[in-house]
Amino acid sequence: MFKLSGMPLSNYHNKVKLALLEKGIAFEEVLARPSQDADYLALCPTGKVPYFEVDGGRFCESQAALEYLEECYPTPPLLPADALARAKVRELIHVFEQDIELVARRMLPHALFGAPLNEGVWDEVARQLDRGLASFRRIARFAPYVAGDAFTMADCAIAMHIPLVTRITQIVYQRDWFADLPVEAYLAQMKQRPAYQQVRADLEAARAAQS
Ligand SMILES: N[C@@H](CCC(=O)N[C@@H](CS)C(=O)NCC(=O)O)C(=O)O
Repeated sequence: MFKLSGMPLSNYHNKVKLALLEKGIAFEEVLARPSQDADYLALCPTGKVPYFEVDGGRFCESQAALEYLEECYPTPPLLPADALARAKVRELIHVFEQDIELVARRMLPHALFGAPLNEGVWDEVARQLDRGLASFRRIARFAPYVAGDAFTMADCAIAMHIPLVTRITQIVYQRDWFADLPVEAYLAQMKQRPAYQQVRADLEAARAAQS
């Protein structure tokens, strides 16, 4: 059985969990927290969450997991049949994660844990977010799914990342970088999906338990 180790507070954990639920794959979910301790690094080489165990092997990186699941459990598909359309789905995920999520994440320690704010970084992150969002606007379709007319792995990723990026940037900049995109309608539509509802409910429960 596929084992997902991580925590429901993690958007990368939830990206993989959403794909598992959408595909109807039985899986075991185990709580793990990021750590640079040797014991944890022996399980997950980056020390991050999530990591995965299957068929006696272990690996990390959420996108590697989505690609693994797509190969081993092709139905229902989370990638289009056409090779170019598949490349466009992967392009969206890469641009969002590298140029938006990872950039906003630099402000996460300040936004969520009260770490001191570095003014230089504040400006730099804002500039990079402007650029990342401009790239995203050029390729996002929202028609009605982020990559077009079908639910894909880009939705598993981006529907989990948008709320975190919005939360961080609202706290740090009091600015909504998604204001001119139809993300409200998009997320409302995601909330109609039972798999998304379950992932979000587990996230809310984890947040409630934390406070
Ligand atoms: N590229 C990784 C990113 C995973 C990631 O950044 N996870 C966060 C939690 S959402 C984490 O473990 N952060 C702790 C750290 O960076 O040390 C993936 O796609 O799985």
